[in-house]
Amino acid sequence: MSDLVQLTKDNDIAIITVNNPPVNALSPGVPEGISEAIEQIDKDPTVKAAVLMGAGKTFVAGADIKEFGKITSGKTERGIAFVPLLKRIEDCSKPVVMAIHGTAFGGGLELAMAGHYRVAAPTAQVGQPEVKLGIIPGAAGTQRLPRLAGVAKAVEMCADGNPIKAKEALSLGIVDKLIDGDLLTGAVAFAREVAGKPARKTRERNEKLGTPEQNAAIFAAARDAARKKARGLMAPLAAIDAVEAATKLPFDQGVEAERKLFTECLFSDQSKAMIHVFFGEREVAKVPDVPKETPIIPVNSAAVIGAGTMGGGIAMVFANAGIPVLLREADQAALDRGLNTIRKNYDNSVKKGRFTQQYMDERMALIKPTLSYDGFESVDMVVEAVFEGMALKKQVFGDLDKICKKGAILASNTSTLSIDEIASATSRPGSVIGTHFFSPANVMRLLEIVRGKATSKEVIATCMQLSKKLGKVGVLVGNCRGFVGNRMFGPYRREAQFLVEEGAGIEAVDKAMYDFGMAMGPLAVGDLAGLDVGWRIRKEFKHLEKPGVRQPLAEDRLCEMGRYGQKTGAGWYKYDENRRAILDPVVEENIRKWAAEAGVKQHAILKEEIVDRLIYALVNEGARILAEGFALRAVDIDIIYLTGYGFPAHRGGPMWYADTVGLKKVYDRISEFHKQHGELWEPAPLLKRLAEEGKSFAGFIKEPSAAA
Ligand code: T1G
Repeated sequence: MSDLVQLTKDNDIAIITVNNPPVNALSPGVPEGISEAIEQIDKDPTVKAAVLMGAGKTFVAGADIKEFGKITSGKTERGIAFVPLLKRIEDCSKPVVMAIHGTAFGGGLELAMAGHYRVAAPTAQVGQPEVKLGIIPGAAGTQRLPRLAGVAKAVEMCADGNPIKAKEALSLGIVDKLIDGDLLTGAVAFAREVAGKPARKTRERNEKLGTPEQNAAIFAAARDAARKKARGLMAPLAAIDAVEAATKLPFDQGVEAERKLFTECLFSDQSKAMIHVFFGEREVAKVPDVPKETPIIPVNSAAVIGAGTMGGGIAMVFANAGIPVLLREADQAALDRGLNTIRKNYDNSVKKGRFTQQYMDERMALIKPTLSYDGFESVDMVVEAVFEGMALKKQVFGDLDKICKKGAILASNTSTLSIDEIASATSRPGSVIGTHFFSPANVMRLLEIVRGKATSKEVIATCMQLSKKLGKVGVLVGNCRGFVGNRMFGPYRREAQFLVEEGAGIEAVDKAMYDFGMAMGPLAVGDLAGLDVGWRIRKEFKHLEKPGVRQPLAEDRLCEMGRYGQKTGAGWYKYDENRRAILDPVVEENIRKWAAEAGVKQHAILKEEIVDRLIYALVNEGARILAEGFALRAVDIDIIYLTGYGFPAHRGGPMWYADTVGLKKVYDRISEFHKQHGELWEPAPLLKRLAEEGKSFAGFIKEPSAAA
């Protein structure tokens, strides 16, 4: 027996234990070990039944995702060879009881469904999350799940990819019994009860496969939903097709249909991108010069200064993580407004059934409003979220330096100002860091963690780990203006304005990017965030603009007209009472006028130019950021754009997308723009070099500039 799979016995009950940390993935050696154990059990007359479970924190959590890259790149012949193994388990002459704890996901659930019975810890979850990797279940999951849970639930689980809890799995018939107390003891007792009794093979259980009429409605509704929720994605539709095959074909043919659909998805660009994202979200937590064993500062209490949109959202983030948080404002009215907004946000979630009233009350109780600094002397961390002005921020940090205990983390939520300059207002720059949340802070997953020149490794390691506890994806960035996300977003929105001024329609620009997969078009995003935000920053940094270099003028003019976007009912678009965007002829006329005044010749612009100019504006700035060391890796930039800016996961992120297009092609296209539009399109030197060397962004790594 391989050390990945152990076979032991509790008298007449065999126990197969999968031991492949950290998640008992079905890596090479695991299926082989299970198969060997089943053969031994089948032959051993003293064994009456068997239990299969995972060692450590979970049951089998799926195939080894690292193997997929080897399959699609031809490095390994091995496919997903679990189907025969699962049938062999079903054909075992003794009943096999699957004992589930943690997460039986993907191949893990498929393995469990090949058992004759399933028992689970009440805290266990089961799911087929494959579509989140751009694939579908590849080991008969789409064929067995409808047989256990019925067609409607199977379609939902395979097309959405969301897990369900053990209690629901029991009610559906995926699990046969919940085991309170020790799972193994309970599973062995259950196995003894079923030993010697006839056990049904899941693949032969057809009573839940429904009728053609019922199923037609289920599949039609599922396809509609997938086309809306998973715009442009192939895997959810493939998963629905595979489950439909289970209702129309005998088991083996259904498995063959699933295999074809699985293979198509596995070799698709979408899946390669989404697997890149899966590992990328974990890679960004690794900071080369901050080792894993760096001591962590305990953060059991926090404080937020400023109860505006951001401050209120940040206070919710701490409360949602169970961390008591002081919320300080300068005056009562502002504090009341802030708390009312927080209460409204929670109320909405309770109304939508996202969580209970009790959960809301417990979270609200963790947020303590205050007008003073009382209590700040004992908190472990403070996040400043006051008005975006350096003078005020330095004054606040000066106060905190006098009040907060030694070792407290002093963080700023600034989105553009220098962390080093803010730190200079204190006697403890090592404790100062940027924690740039994205609005709405209690929703957006991205947290840019901004490293100052003096920020200590303990503070960095603590904030990187805390981000996961706060439900965020923490990405370490350097302290340049706009850090990484906003620094790239500048050229992206600049090009959107230029395109409109040059004659591309407002809706054409937004639609081109929406169709590319962005959650919203760049102009609509401006209206959502508020055009006045960029307007104020442009005015603050006007002195840095190069004379003679064309700058976009549309949004400054719109702001001068008082059109700030949704907040004023009009910006690029007009907004009705439901905040629905309506094209406004006034803006279109003005664009033509402003372009003429600026001597900009208008012409028709094709969709691919819109996409290329917007995406390559991101890529070109991203290449500069990489070369300057303000992002650790290209994948960090990708994850920032996926979790903070609505970039489509199935395109992998701006840098991954450029690698899939090919950097030579990207460089040539940017060189064309450089000729047409001047120095704002100067190709980034790193892009030029990698293109000439036939390389990609994926392999490029440089230390953060602040560490230099
Ligand atoms: N394969 C390889 N590595 C995996 C892995 C997997 N399935 N799951 C996790 N890891 C690594 C992860 O990269 C990280 O590595 C470490 O384990 C801890 O993960 C055949 C085709 C199970 C809920 O999609 O959802 O089965 O960074 O930080 O927060 O039809 O991991 O430490 O080096 O996420 O406790 C389907 C994916 C695969 C499950 C645990 N299964 N994993 O969360 O730990 S396709 C999945 C998760 C499939 C079948 C099809 C989560 C988790 P490192 P972690 P966690």
